[in-house]
Amino acid sequence: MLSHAYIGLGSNLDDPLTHVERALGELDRLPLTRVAGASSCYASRPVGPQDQPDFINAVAHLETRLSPLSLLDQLQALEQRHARVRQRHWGPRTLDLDLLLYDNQCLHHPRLRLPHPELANRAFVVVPLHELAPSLELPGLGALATLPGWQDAGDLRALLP
Ligand code: ROI
Repeated sequence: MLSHAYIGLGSNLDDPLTHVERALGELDRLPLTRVAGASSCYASRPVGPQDQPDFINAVAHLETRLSPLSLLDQLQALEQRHARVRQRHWGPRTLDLDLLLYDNQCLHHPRLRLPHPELANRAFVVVPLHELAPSLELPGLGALATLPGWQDAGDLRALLP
């Protein structure tokens, strides 16, 4: 069955815009998967420790025939191919790929929670997701336009294409 998934992309090391743009191409080449749409790239102030570079963030809409956990495996392998370094919790990283939503599924699995547990609070997810899918309803969370993450939307700046 064809499913719709939304992926959050983030990077703040080693030319972050290039990491995010390359990752969008690589997502399109995952097995049984294509990129149906992508938001603009946004520059965002770091959430968490402030003594790190600003992030580049974007959201991609995937159409996929992979299950949620197979897709998660593929995303983690793709992160590794970007030589992901993660020195500390909530510290800088070359590429972060978060599975945000998968159809209307709510999932509590040791490896994966759906919707992503921080989605609602993070402007760097809510703003690009809204650009892609303004009328989205999130399972258990309600309308995208009403989430608390909008409070910090001023910390984001859309980059011109
Ligand atoms: N902050 C921003 N702005 N963007 C991110 O992608 C991001 N990712 C993270 C933490 C460290 C929480 N902060 C972030 O994992």
